[in-house]
Amino acid sequence: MTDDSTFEAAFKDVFGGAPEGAWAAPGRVNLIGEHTDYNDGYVMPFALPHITRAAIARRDDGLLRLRSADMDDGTVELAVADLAPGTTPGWVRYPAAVLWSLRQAGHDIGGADILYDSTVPVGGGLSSSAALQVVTALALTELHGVEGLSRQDLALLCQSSENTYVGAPVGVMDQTASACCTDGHALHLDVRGLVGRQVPLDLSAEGLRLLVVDTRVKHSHADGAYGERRAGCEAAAAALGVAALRDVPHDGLAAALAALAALPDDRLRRLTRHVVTENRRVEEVLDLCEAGRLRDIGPVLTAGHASLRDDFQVSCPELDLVVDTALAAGALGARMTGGGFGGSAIVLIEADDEQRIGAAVSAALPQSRQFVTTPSAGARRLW
Ligand code: GAF
Repeated sequence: MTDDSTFEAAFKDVFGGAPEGAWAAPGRVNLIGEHTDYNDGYVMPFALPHITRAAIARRDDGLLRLRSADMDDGTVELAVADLAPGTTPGWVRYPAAVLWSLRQAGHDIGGADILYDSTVPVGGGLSSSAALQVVTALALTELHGVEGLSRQDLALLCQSSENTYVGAPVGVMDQTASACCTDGHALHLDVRGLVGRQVPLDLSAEGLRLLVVDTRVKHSHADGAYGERRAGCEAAAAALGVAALRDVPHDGLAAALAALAALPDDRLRRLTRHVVTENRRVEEVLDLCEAGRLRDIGPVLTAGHASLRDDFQVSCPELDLVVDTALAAGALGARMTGGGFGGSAIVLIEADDEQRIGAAVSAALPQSRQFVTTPSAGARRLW
């Protein structure tokens, strides 16, 4: 990523004038709590140091001009008044969706020139699209002096823009992580009520590392399969007579799992079992983090992977290979992170094992890319 003055100069080259400011929003990994957000459950992501950056200047002629410094598709020009769900192709649909949603919510926001660049791996399951949405929402609202929108409100607006304008039935975890995470912390979020809690997570101080392994595969059925899992969860909740799977009645895990007998088929039972047990795993990881027992979260992460692979069935051979290889080489725990069907895995390791386990994973899946990461800052103004 270039320095600030080079980025500013690039904006001037593209748009012919100076930007009014620049903002950044990060990608995320999810430590634990997968496919629980749209079930009103718990999640625990943290922000990556990888960011999407936006330099921006307002326009008064109703045009939205968007350019990515990372792609060679030129400048895309859209008329703000013509924005409508389902009409914008390509990556620009994410920022267009945000502007459309802000205007739908009654905010008087007009045209803009925006130049983006990003270090968030695209297609790696690390929320590059949420970073793009959140940086756009923060830049537009701060530049226009929009008041009364919290970071969580911004995340909800971005989620709803993705649901409505882009047509993807995602939950609110990724946008919340990008908007609300803070340096050095994971964010424990109770999605019902959107109650967030910043949880200190200093892996290095405990002699640990978290390795992110991007498999660099995305299986083509991913989008449809996500919606199908979500619909299955909603059907299971309806069959059990609860508002969301978060509400499966229980006083203890055994009772909750016994409730599954009321479901009509094995598919719904598996989906429900994953959500019920995954919510418990989030609470377990939260307790372990707060007790300073970071090594002990390893087996909980691994159990989460098994549940996503066997019950929720959203893993894939490449993710399983990374997880199995890392565990066989001595990792403390490993799991896929994000929606699944490709993307990335996280691997918790002793600091001393970094080279050895990293090399084992690379040898097993040579196309993969890996980096060690720490919880980093959420969205912010740069200048
Ligand atoms: C994707 C979605 F965008 C999130 O809302 C979440 O459901 C996740 O998959 C699975 O936990 O990243």
